[in-house]
Amino acid sequence: MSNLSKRALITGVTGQDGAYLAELLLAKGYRVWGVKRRSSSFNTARVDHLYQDVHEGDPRFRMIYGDMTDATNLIRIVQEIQPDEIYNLAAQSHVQVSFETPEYTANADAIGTLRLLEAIRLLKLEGKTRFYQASTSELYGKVQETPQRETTPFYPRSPYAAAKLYAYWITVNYREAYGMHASNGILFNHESPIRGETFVTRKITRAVAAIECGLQEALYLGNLDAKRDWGHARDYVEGMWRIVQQDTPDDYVLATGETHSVREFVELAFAEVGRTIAWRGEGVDEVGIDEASGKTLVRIDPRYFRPTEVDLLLGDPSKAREKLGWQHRISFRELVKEMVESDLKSVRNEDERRNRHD
Ligand code: NDP
Ligand code: GDR
Repeated sequence: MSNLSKRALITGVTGQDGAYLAELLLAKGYRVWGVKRRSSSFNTARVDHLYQDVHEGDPRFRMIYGDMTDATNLIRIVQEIQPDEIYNLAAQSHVQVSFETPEYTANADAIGTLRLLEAIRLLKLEGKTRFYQASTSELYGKVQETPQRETTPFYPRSPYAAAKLYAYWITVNYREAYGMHASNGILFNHESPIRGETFVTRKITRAVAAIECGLQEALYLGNLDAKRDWGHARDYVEGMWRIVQQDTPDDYVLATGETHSVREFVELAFAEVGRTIAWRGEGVDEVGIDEASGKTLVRIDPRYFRPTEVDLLLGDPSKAREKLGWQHRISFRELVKEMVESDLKSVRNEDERRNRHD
């Protein structure tokens, strides 16, 4: 089938990955439907540039209201769209928030995945609709082997990871039980200028920009020594698409094969604006000082410590390289640079707008 007649459904289209994936699929000629949640304020900023008015022809990108906690709604959406490919990206995706909302996280992330798979089965679309599940390196949690690959045992360390563990296995089970073309992408952390502001990378780059513009005194963080394998979201959505295009469904790790600490991310982000951070003190009293001015720019707030932490993630993307021909292109340094530059631009614009209204 040519891409021009393919229909894709993306849950979580208003999130970071949903926006990049929608762009990618539209560029490939797909017709794309994205599921968005009803919200009391606008939540579509990341995809507004893709919006086409339904009154002006037949748009290739449409949004439809839905929620992963509502089975009848998901069945109706799948029935109406009859998608060739479903990318299940919707989730309560914040690890720390999952400790505060464990039941909701399980409902949306674990049972939500089941609901979508059941919709495909009930509508007898097993032979038509391919399914992609957004699985995560958080499944490895308390790491049993480094680097982590597809065969590394899982050991989830949060309600989020436990919910995603169910979603991973129910995807494998529906593949084996009903012959569905259902695959897991086990994606390591990936970031971008449109990353949610409460994930650590974006929190850091926004703070660097705000401090640089004199709008914030200091950045408060939790565990500086956690290590992550950080890539760029634009590279990772290309990997998702490649997974779904395989003749045989399977599970793949997508990662860069490099790991860096939160501390290194902070140092590199401040270096982008010409500041060198020197670390002083220990534990909760540790601070990051700007070497030139002597000002304290980074402080620890124990509120950001997690009840159970994932200390070290480092992925082995060999299988994806060999079978999908996929590898990351954007380096860690380029990622940090792009994020800082983008936040500097938006903080300066916001500041200018505020001043104009004063
Ligand atoms: P985001 O948090 O940016 O986006 C999550 C999306 O899910 C948003 O569109 C959100 O809607 C939507 N959503 C949340 N709850 C529901 C619900 N109950 N019903 C319908 N939609 C809902 O996540 P990312 O884009 O970063 O990640 C995409 C997926 O990949 C997630 O499943 C995440 O767990 C997983 N993942 C992410 C990785 C990463 O490093 N980014 C790595 C590995 C896996 P709204 O905008 O309204 O909040
Ligand atoms: P993570 O991402 O938990 O890996 O999940 P996050 O950016 O939230 O945390 C990464 C590491 O940084 C430490 N950290 C802080 N984290 C946040 N959010 N805020 C802080 O102030 C802070 N200080 C230190 C954390 O303790 C952690 O070790 C992301 C999400 O996108 C998941 O949905 C996805 O599955 C995984 O990545 C792969």
